[in-house]
Amino acid sequence: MRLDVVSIFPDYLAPLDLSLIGKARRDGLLDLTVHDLRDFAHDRHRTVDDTPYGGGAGMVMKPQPWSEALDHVVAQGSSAFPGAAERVPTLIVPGPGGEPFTQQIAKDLAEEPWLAFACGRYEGIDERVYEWAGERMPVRILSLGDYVLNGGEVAVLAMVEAIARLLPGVIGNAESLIEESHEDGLLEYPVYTKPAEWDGRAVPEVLLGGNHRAIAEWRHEQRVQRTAARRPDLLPPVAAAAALADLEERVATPADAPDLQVLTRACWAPEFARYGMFGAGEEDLETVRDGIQEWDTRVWRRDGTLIASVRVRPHPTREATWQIGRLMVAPYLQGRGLGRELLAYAESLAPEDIRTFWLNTGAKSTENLRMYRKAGYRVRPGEGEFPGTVDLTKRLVSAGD
Ligand code: JD8
Repeated sequence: MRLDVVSIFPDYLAPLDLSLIGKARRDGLLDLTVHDLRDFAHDRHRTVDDTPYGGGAGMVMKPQPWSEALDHVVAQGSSAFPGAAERVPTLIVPGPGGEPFTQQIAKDLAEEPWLAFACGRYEGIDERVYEWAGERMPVRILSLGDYVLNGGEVAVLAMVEAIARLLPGVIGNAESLIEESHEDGLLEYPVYTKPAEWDGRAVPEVLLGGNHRAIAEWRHEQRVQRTAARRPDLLPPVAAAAALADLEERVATPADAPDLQVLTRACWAPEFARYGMFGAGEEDLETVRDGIQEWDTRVWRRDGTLIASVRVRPHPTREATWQIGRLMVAPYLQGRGLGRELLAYAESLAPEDIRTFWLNTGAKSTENLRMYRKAGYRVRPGEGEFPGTVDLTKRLVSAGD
C-alpha cells in the first residue's frame, strides 16, 4: 500500500517511523511519504494561510498550496503504479465534522492500494480545495471522534496505524486481530499473564485449566458482558438479540420445516447470485423434514419468528469429528456477531470425545470464510463435499495434546 501525507508539521508524523509501522515500512509492506505543504508556497514567508472571508477568529489555509501539493502527490505517486496511468489516491481529509472513523472504515481503506492524507490546521482548509480534489480523486472527510483537535496530524497518526496494522504481514500473529474490540461489534475480553497470584489477586480459574472450549466460552461471555456494560450502543437494541440468550431456543421438529425452508432460501439467495445455483435453498419440504430427523437441528425464535438455526451431528464417516451445518441467521440480523455465537454454541454441543469440528461453505462465500477463519477453522485443500464448496476443520487441542 502507498500512503502520502501532506502537513505543515511533517515531523508530527515521525512516530510512523517507530514500532510495527516503522518496521512495515522498512520491510516494504508500506510505502509512506510525508510532504511539507510549505514546499508548495512560493512567497518569501512560504505562506499557507490567510484571514477568513466574512471575518471571524483565526486563519484559513490557502487553496493554491494545497492544489500544487496534491498535484505533486498524484504525479510522484503514479510512478509507483506502472501501467496504471490513471491511478489516483483516495484522499482522506480529517475534520471534526467528518464521518466517524470506525474499524469497518479502517478495514475498507486497508483494501485500497493508495491513500493520501491532507492535514489541515488553523480554522481549516479553504472549502474550494475539497471541490477541486473531488473532481480529481475520491475524497473522504473522516473524524477521529467528537472532540476538537488543533489539526489533522493526530488523526492521521491514528488512522494510518489502524489501517496499516490490518495489512498482511504487519502484525506478526494475524490471529491476534481476530477477537479485538470493534472487530465483530464486541469489546475485547480481559487478559492476564504470570504470576497466577498477584497482590493477593488470582487469575480466573478457567484460564488455568487448559480446556480451550471452556476458555473460549468464558471469553465470549466476558466480551458480551463488557459490551453491554460499557458500550450498550454497540449491542443493537431489541433487534438483536445481541446474544442468542435473548431468543427462545429449542430442538427443531418437523413442524419447523416450512420456516426452516424459508430461512434457508433467504440465506442461500446470495449463493445463488454467486454460483447460479441454490444449493440447500433448492431443498423441498420433504428433504427439509428429513434433515430435521437426521441432524440435531436447533432453532431460535423471537415472538414466534424464526431468527436463526444450526444443525450438528457426529460426522457420518470421520472418527471423533463433529459436523456443523446450515448455520443460518435471518438476513436482516446478519453482521452483528450472531453467526459467531451460533458457531460457538454448535461447538459446545459436541460430546467430550470429539477432536475435530467440520463444516462446509461456498468457496467464494467471503464473509462466511472470514468468520470461520476468525473462529480458528482452516480450509481443507481441494473441493468440498458439494460442487463449488470447501470443507473447513478445526482441531481441538485438549490439555493432553
Ligand atoms: C483537522 C484544523 C482545527 C477545527 C477550529 C480547532 C479530526 N476528531 C477531530 N477533532 N478535531 C479534528 C481536526 C481539527 C482540525 C483539523 C481535524 C484542521 N483543525 C480546527 C475546527 C474548529 N479548529 C478531528 N479528524
